[in-house]
Amino acid sequence: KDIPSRHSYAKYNNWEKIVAWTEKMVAKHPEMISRIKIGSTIEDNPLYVLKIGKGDKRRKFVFMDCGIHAQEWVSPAFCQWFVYQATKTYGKDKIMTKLLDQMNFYVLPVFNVDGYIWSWTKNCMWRKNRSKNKNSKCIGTDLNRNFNASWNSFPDTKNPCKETYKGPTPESEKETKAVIDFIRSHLKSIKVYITFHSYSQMLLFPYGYTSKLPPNHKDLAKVAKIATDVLSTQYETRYIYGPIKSTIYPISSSSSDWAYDLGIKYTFAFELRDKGKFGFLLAESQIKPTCKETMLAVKFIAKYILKH
Ligand code: ING
Ligand code: ZN
Repeated sequence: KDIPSRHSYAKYNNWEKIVAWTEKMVAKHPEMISRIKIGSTIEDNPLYVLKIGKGDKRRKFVFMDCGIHAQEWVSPAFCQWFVYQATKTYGKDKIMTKLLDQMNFYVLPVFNVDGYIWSWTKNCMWRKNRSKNKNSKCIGTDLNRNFNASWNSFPDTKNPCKETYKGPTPESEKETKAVIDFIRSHLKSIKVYITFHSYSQMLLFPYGYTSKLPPNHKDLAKVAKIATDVLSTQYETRYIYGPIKSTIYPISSSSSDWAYDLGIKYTFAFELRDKGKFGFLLAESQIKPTCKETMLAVKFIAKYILKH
């Protein structure tokens, strides 16, 4: 019963397996994939970004992150699936071939590594990172409340014992800081930011901290509409889409609003399956279907941006 199982795209993989998988992917596809260490966590785990594409710096890039919240296991599963499908379908699938020939992807498969490890070993419902808080016994900051985007506006994020604790200062967390520094230093080429959460089946875009609509709202809504339509063609999974605040709830200091205000005009956040029946504990049998349908939406978004 305790035979250690191998990495599988149809299963949830622990951090150890994901690290080994990143090595394997680079070794198998050195012409297409490289691994960049963008920083480390407070528990000194590495933060790895996989760069997928042919390496021309002038090209458009899509930046994607998964696993900013520890217990949303289907999210890292999607990032792994994306990398796998990119290498597997390059040269076979017309759209993927065009995407990889003409643009590049940065994929951060696990953003909140310490939290992810904790969710595997101690508490599968863990969400935050694992940093210690001053004057509190409660552990962790919600990394999706730690960005510098109207950081002060929501009072319920001030308590370190809350699941949505925003941290002592904006960008206080090493994980947040590493992602921010990386995106800032590649800002010229990054045209799209996509972050993957679960669950709710939504495709969200800015803003979360205000009801104000961003200047390119119509374009974002159009892309989201088509992306969710395309997603549903696979298994008829229904997604809703819209601005973060009016579609899910008001939230400040998210990576999405930060990325948008930094100048990345195509910023999206997926809330993957399901709608609450299993929630964070989505059965492994749903990983592949979730990844397949999401892939269609992501490919559409990338293709759209390539033309615009
Ligand atoms: N939901 C997200 C959260 O951080 C979200 C919703 C995503 C808001 C992206 C803003 C941007 O609360 C979950 N389930 O974590
Ligand atoms: Zn989340």
